[in-house]
Amino acid sequence: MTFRERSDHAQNHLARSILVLMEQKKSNLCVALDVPTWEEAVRILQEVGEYVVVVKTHFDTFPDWSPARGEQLKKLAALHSFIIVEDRKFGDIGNIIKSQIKAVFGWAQGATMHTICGEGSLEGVRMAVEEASDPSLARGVFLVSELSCAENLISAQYTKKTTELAIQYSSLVTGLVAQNPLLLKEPGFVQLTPGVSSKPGGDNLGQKYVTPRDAVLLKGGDLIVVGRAITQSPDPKDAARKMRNELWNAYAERVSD
Ligand code: 5IU
Repeated sequence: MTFRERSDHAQNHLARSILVLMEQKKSNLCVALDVPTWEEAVRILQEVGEYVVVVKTHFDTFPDWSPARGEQLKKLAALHSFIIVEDRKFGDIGNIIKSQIKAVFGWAQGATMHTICGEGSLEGVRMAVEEASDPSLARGVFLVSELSCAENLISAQYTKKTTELAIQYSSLVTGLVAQNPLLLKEPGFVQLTPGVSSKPGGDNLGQKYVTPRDAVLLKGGDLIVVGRAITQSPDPKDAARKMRNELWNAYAERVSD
């Protein structure tokens, strides 16, 4: 099924928006905005914004983060038509996650979270969505069901349970962060897949990479996260354009089968 067809099956408003936007921008690229300074972040977004569907942030890595930065991000998102997802990987009890996600939803439409605290944390997300400043805006969470790093502690049982939670809370869940095709056959979920670089291998802190083509054709990734392969390239704009093309061609090949 194409992303456009799948958007009709999405139970979560943000999943629908992302699937439609992917088709409109002909892009399944999510850039990980992991750069040391805010100035560099803004410069990179101005260069790569047209090629990406989602910008994934770690707001707590910017030493000078403030609500004004969030407003600036929202303006850039509107200008270049991308969606902001904060990759904070929340993992607390419902009462805390509710406040954390509500704060992030002031400037981001999506957030990642661990499911270690179970149902209560998703009930917290439900309250955060209901209480968010503009409840009409599409919002949702990506559940971490698998990790890209070597020797991580997620078991097959944890992945299965996380998948079950995604189905149970499908109106709140945009998709899953995963390294392999999802266990569920619900076309409305977006599989977010990090750990992707044109040069397979990894880094010296356990990150493991697959190629863009493998991420889409073998690993089932829909929206592919690429960080340093773009942000540390001598020409981030050109790197993003090439990565967008490579990923979109792989997606086109997948749906033509
Ligand atoms: N990220 C991963 N692996 C994961 C999850 C998130 O790499 O399993 I969940 C994040 C971390 C970083 C980005 O922000 O995706 C990958 O960046 P590089 O492409 O620079 O490795």
